[in-house]
Amino acid sequence: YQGVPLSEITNVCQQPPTIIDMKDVCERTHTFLIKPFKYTSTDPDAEPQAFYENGTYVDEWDQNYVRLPCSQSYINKNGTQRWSIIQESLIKLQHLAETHMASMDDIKETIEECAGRNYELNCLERLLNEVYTVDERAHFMSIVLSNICTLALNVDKICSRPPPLLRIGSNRTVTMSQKQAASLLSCAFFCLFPRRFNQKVGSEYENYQNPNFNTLFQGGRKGGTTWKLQKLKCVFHYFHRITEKMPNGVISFRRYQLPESCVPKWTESTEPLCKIHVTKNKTIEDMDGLLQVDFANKYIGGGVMNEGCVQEEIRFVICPEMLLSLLLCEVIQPNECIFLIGCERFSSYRGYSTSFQFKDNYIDETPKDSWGRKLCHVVAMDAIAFYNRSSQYTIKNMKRELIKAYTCFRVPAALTDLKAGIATGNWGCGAFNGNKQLKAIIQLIAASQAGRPLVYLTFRDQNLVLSFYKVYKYLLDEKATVKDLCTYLQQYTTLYNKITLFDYIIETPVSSL
Ligand code: AR6
Repeated sequence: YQGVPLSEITNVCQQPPTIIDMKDVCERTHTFLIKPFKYTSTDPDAEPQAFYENGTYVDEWDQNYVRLPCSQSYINKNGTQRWSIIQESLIKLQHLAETHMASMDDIKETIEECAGRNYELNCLERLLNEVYTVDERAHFMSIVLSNICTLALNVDKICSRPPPLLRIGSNRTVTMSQKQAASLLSCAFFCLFPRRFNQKVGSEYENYQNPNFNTLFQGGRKGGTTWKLQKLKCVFHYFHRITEKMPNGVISFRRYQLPESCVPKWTESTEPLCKIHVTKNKTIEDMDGLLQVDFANKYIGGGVMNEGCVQEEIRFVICPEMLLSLLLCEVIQPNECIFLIGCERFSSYRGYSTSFQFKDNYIDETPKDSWGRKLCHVVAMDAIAFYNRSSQYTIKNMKRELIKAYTCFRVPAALTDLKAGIATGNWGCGAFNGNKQLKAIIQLIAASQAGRPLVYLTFRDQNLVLSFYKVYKYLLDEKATVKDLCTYLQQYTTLYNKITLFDYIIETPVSSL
């Protein structure tokens, strides 16, 4: 590596932050699906309870909440309730699973009855009938499938209220137990979330992803690409694990919008450069205790339900609770980001993109905070997709990326003891076609302005380890500040096709700016 050792980077696993009691959190901006809960390591088996007790379900059915399939307001055209049809269908499948008689056709029939439409589920079929061993298939078709049915059937009792949608500008957080997440994911498995299949302009959920698994299960004539099958294998491994033992932790999804008054005056900022650690062989998800960046799509999850298989999609299938962000989050705006807090990792993997494979079970030993959430903080940071590479050097686009990165890195004033390091890398430089040098400098500016150390993982790029550190060291020796870095970028707008950004910086003394 180059730069400071990792031991010098603030890490929340080594210095767990103190967080306020759940009961003292304002419900106006933070919705809990659980009762106030306190986790202590002396009672690690304590289970969070649903917000409303004794099987009570309090419904909401409007544009501010997830429309749950168990709602009384979810009705057919003829006025009958859909939930009773869904229940009947799931109970039938559950019975078949328990008696070892369920087949792929039964699953297909259930999904079609529940969703009220027909689907091609060739990828699911191929996983079950060709990829799985006889034992794996038998286990899934009986024990795991029966449990997925139970979790979906009990979504009203398990969740007790629908989660709110995290709409544009809402600054809302939602906190739930891992069991509630499992129940919602089981509903997604059977494609139970209404109105979410249609993302056409003018439809209610045009600005959301479809959280239902219908496209994940779909595979065309060949039954899905090899990597899509492997993604499905990861997600099914999660269902296998929660069937063996339901995890008892807590997770949160937090939508955050940078207030206008907090946008820095970049060209006046005299903040010094933050510390950096640059290395090539580690991945972001391995950086426990740091804020881990998800190279996101503004529609969170990107292609996870389809063929996509790069950083974000891989992260979401090895940590499937993150898939619930597709259920909750409206399209992310330039001055917004989404934090995924506490999600557990269940699978390890090998390969990347078309060579991606589920590798093995993964035991996630990340310690928990006092709410029972794993100290795993991920932030969805969506870059601009540059179809025309030269457009990334305009002031407008550089500013957009800078504000995006700063929104993700900035620590709100109330949480000042939480300035953990940031684990990032070639953000926006794969599928989105950005330039690595430009994105490295933009992230360096944002982290420096936020006063947080940067761990930069170059994804096997040794050249970048050396060249980024060389330019950083030069800037450090020159005592460059945030405003100087911004000036370099401003001047570079007309030079990008003549010289690399790093060379330009090194050849231009700060004093001459
Ligand atoms: N750790 C560190 N670096 C990584 C990792 C990892 N685990 N995985 C990849 N990289 P990409 P983007 C490096 O293409 O360009 C998705 O569909 C590697 O060098 O995932 O921002 C989203 O949903 C890789 O080339 O991010 C969006 O639609 C680079 O990071 C879209 O892709 C960029 O990874 C975002 O594209």
